[in-house]
Amino acid sequence: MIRACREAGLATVAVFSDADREALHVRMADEAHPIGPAEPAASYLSIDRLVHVAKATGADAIHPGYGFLSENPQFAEACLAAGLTFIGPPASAMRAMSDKTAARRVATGLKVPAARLAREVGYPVMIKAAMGGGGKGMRLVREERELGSALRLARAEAVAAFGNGAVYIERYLAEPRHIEIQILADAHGTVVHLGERECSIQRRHQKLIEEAPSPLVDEAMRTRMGEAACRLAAAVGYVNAGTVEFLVDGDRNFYFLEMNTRLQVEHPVTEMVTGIDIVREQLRIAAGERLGFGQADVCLRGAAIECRINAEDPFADFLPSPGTITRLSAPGGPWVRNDSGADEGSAVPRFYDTLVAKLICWGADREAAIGRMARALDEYRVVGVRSTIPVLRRVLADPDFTAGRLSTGLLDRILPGLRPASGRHRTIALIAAALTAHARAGRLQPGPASPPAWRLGARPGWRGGRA
Ligand code: MV4
Repeated sequence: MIRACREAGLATVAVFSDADREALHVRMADEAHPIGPAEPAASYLSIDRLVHVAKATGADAIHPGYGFLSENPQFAEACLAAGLTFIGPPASAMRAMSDKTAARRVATGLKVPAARLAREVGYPVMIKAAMGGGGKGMRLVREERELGSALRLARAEAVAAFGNGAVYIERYLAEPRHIEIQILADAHGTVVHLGERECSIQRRHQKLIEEAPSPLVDEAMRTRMGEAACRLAAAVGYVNAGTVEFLVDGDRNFYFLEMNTRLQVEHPVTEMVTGIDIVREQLRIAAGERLGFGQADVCLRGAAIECRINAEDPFADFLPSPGTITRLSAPGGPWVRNDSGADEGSAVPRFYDTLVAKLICWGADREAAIGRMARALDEYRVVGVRSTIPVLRRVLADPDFTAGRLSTGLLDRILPGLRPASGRHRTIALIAAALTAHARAGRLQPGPASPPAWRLGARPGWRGGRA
């Protein structure tokens, strides 16, 4: 966001809490101001503090980012009331989409299909929280006799998590794929879509790998899904960037899931295949400008993949691994984009999301993008915290993944077999062992310098390992 502003000739103001005063965004912005303690409720979720900093620094607009208040209609309204431009949709469009049952009704009213409601279709079914989203508070019910207790539990969970016990029941789709359409809407009634992203490689509803285009979607399906997404956005008076999520079944039928009324973490894959800087468009739209292009001008070129590099231990059930990044070396080369919030010496605070960087690679086709990503991941070096790099690398080598057979089951199948030392590391370890034997026999003298290079292999998992 700071980069897009700078290219547009706009000055930037960052905010920070006690936990991230040294963070990269603080150093990159033209100025930075504290907003309070590490706990989000008293800083990043404080509408008053954010609006106060914006007014005090003479800012014109606020970009809400991806998390925290980005989908909060009260925040959008507070910005407007304070004379600030909110770089996002109108509060009314956010509200229309926040209750998932209301959003479903809008969709089905426009003939955009959603998964059938349970009483019409039988079992198994999914219970979902009306004010939830992103899979939080979802519950699978296989047969009718489980329904009563499942409903009670789901309602209690929804009250605890969202302050609202409303739930709805959908037909369960087995092994669905998650495909979402990026849209852009200006304040003059033009809505275009930028094609789809596929985000089927998830774990506990956290995305690990996203790509554009989806290997499942052809031009005809893209047109149908894109038109459905644009209709939906237009119907709720949507303005700015947004994403309409769909589930897709084995017969390539798509079903409306929900709309994300914000910029998403995975937006760069769409930027890579369309050549459109989505944040730059957000700034233009928020300034009241017209979109400078129409649907016919949007074309997709090649393929892009994003891998999320989180400070988590994939060998210990993805346990967060906060700490200090002591060594960090990101890959480079053509068509490799490293969107990172960290550099060497950066802290990964335990208070926030563990996302450290997003690595995005483009290729002339999907195979080229995968090959480039595999090379780039091999080049990535993160020391001091554990990272998801080993599991990402493993997924990229999986035959189902390379064939485009993306499913929810893919990770479940890979994870049990995931070991800290992959084949490559074992090879290095064997060479190291041979060299050690060689040295003991007096034929090689490792210098007195700190660990000889060939010792690397003696530390399986060094890529994500602690120094
Ligand atoms: C579903 C489903 C099966 N049937 N809905 C919704 C939010 C997303 N994070 C998970 N969601 C699902 N909704 C019905 N009616 C299965 C999932 C689901 C899923 C969907 C796509 C890709 C990965 C997934 C992993 C677990 C569950």
